[in-house]
Amino acid sequence: MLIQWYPGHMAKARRMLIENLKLIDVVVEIVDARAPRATRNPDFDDLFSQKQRVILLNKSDLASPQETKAWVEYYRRQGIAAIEFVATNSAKKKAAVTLIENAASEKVKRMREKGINKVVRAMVVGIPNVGKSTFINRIAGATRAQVGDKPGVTKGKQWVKVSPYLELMDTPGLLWPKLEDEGLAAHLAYIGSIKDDIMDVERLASGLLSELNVICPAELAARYKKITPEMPREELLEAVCRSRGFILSGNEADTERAARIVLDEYRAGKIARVTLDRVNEPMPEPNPKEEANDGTAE
Ligand SMILES: Nc1nc2c(ncn2[C@@H]2O[C@H](COP(=O)(O)OP(=O)(O)OP(=O)(O)O)[C@@H](O)[C@H]2O)c(=O)[nH]1
Ligand SMILES: [Mg+2]
Repeated sequence: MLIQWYPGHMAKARRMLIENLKLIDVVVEIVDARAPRATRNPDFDDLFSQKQRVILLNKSDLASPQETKAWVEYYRRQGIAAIEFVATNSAKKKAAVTLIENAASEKVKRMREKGINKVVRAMVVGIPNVGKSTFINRIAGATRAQVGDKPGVTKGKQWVKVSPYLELMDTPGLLWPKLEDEGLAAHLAYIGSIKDDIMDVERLASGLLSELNVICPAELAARYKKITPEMPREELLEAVCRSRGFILSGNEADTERAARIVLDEYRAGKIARVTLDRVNEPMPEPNPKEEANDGTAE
């Protein structure tokens, strides 16, 4: 990988999650509906194996509706309660609360038999920028947790009380120490879960354009008129420049500007509602477990 993948603060955040596990009844894992495979931290299976877990496919307003439905079914078939979600509106707020309460219902029932009204404590986890803090604010009905359109906004844990019987814990976005699958890493970068300033944006945007030109060529050509379906990858950014008039003196294409525009427009859902990870594609080969890199680099 060319990117600094696992900064030191994430190792610290991981330790914080482990220290708080004993307080937690339910783990709410937020994934990005545009890349439900790439945005699932494989490390969580080990970390949370003893906990009730639910999955929210957030930002489903930016993903293909059919693919999102297929992903929800996929998780349910694996016995994991999952729903699609859009944290920037309230449409599924009730469904999300019910999902969390159902996951804790056995415990709540056992406590009630002992005469105790249990407070359900849920830890909201996920990789950077998937909408954990936005989700918490939505459920709490107020801006309690800080949000931002870049990864790494939440720095530490924060408890938010939703009701006398439900509390949510916000956590910093967490990646995993090693990611061998470059295709999945690229999807994380396209959706904005890895900081752009540690990557070559032109390479990134060309990769995104070439994937979109396979998944949704008509929508891509509608947005950037000079792009054609058969166009080779190395010509795509220049075609964006010609479409938008991003030409510097000496007739040179301003491909860096085009790259930033393409990434911004994709992330804002302006090109199309596209799911990059297709549910029916085979999972990448599992890698042999390696010693966790403690992430000393910042
Ligand atoms: N379109 C859309 N945008 C969303 C949705 N949920 C969150 N966002 C946006 O995504 C960006 C990141 O949201 P945050 O809530 O800060 O994400 P986070 O997971 O807490 O990020 P870190 O704290 O950096 O790990 C913000 O610009 C949100 O407005 C959604 O469902 N749809
Ligand atoms: Mg956050």
